[in-house]
Amino acid sequence: TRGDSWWQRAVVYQVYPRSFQDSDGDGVGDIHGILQRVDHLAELGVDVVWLSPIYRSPQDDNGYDISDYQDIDPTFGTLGDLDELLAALHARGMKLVMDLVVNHTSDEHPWFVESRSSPDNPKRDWYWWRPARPGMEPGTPGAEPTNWASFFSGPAWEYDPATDAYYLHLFSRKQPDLNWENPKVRQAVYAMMRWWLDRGVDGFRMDVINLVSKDVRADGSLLDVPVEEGPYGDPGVATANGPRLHEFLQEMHREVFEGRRDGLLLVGETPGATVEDGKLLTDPARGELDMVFTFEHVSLDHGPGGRFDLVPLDLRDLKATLGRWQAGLNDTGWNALYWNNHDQPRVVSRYGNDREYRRESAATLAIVLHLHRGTPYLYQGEELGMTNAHFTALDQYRDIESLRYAAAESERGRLSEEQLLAQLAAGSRDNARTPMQWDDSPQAGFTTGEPWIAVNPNHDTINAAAALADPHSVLHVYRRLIALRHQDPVVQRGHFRLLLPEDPHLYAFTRTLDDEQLLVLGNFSDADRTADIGPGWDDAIPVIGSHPEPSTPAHGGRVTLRPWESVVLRRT
Ligand code: ISL
Repeated sequence: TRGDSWWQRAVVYQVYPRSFQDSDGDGVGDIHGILQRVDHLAELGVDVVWLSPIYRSPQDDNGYDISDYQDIDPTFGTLGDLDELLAALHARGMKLVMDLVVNHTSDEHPWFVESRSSPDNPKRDWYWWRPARPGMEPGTPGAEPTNWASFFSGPAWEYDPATDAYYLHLFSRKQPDLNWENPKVRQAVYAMMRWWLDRGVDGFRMDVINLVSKDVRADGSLLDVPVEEGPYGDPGVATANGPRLHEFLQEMHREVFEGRRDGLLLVGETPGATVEDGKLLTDPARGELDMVFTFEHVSLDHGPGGRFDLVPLDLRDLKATLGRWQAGLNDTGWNALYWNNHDQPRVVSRYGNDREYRRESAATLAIVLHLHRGTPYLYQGEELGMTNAHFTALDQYRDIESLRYAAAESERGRLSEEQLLAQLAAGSRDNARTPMQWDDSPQAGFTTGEPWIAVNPNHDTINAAAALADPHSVLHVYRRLIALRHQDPVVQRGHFRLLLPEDPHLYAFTRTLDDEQLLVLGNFSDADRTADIGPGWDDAIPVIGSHPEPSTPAHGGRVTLRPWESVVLRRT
């Protein structure tokens, strides 16, 4: 039923430009830096590079607050530099996908500057302006139009005394939400998107795209949400996967992509999307997106306090969750596969063991993920098995979400300083944002200056130069996985079937296409584990594994795997 699309055979690499490579010694990565490292990407074999935002921005949220969609921030370079990067990637057969942040703009975007200037301004309705709650003193706590929390702590509404009204910001107060109910807003966004496609980019990663349709009543009112621990509650139910989401995406498709669809990649970031949402969003017949990022498998270790309250992962939950997405999108739609991005702690420190089994667990996490059906995404440094930052002091953090959370918690006073630092060390987005570790020189080859955020001291051993020289490194596992995805139809299209769902330590599944079958086995523990795989695999051939010499082949229907070992077997 599904058409054969190029991105079903592709692997995507995310670059976080601020932390990838600095070319001018100011301590912040830039486009010229990426250009210096294009060969690293080409040699890895990835098909697509997704760039986190490099547009003009006050950098309140590291570029996810855009003040000019059609220019590059001077921190990163110029439009000319971007054209050069695009050409360099295209010359090596790679595509470039831009981050598209259109749920909100910067408060310094001219649209918002106009909008806030007066209630009569033609752009007033481009954002969400609302009066204080009836009977409440504007600007006082609890007077916000709704009780929505910002994802970055505190209320999601900011009072603007100039016009005696509040504006909505689901993220920071410097990221006001655009009002997608207004067709002029949508047309302005579509025009900007066409401008980028005309310039030659190959698609978009759409930031929190499933937040664009708010659940608004006919009279313009927005509804309060249930609150667990006052005064503000998770705005998800009133803002995520809203009533007009599919209509907006289908309109975007018609207005922007129609006629130039082939060769593009459209991937949506969709926190809170269920398998059912995912199916609707990625069904090719509906003309919305190619694939979406689910958050379910990266929320399984969240305790009641969310991302800063991490609890140990139960492997059974991870298998069941990814298994549900595999089954749900088997006939309709397509999965995006990922462990890491610039918002997630490093997977080897989170679902793996970044101490005695760093190399093995990073390799096994890679093998297991990449053998699922879907399009794999890897995030810079993942191919090196880079770990969490392991920061020990508040002043090492830069991320606005982490800093706002720390301020809010300090005020609340229920955590000791030690507890707070432990929470940040486990959950902070900065874990993903320390500079790329190129070599063992003082700033890891990232900059000749002072980096904007500390380089991880473990770059003395974990770095690209060392990984390149070691045939058993995580880097070489990734290279082999990417090559395998390109050449093997079973990896691309094979039917997924989960095995041993109740085993707390072993991740096991098959991929089947016609009369060919792959068996994927991963030991997610620090001890030897024996898998009962049944007859028929004793003569199977190892395809790829985490260890130099795989513990296979199987004997009498059993395979014993060493700590964090994984292996893929093929039988025909
Ligand atoms: O809890 C969340 C929403 O339910 C958040 O995790 C949210 O999904 C996530 O923060 C969205 O991330 C994206 O948009 C943010 C930006 O800070 C992130 O870096 C970006 O990836 C606002 O643009």
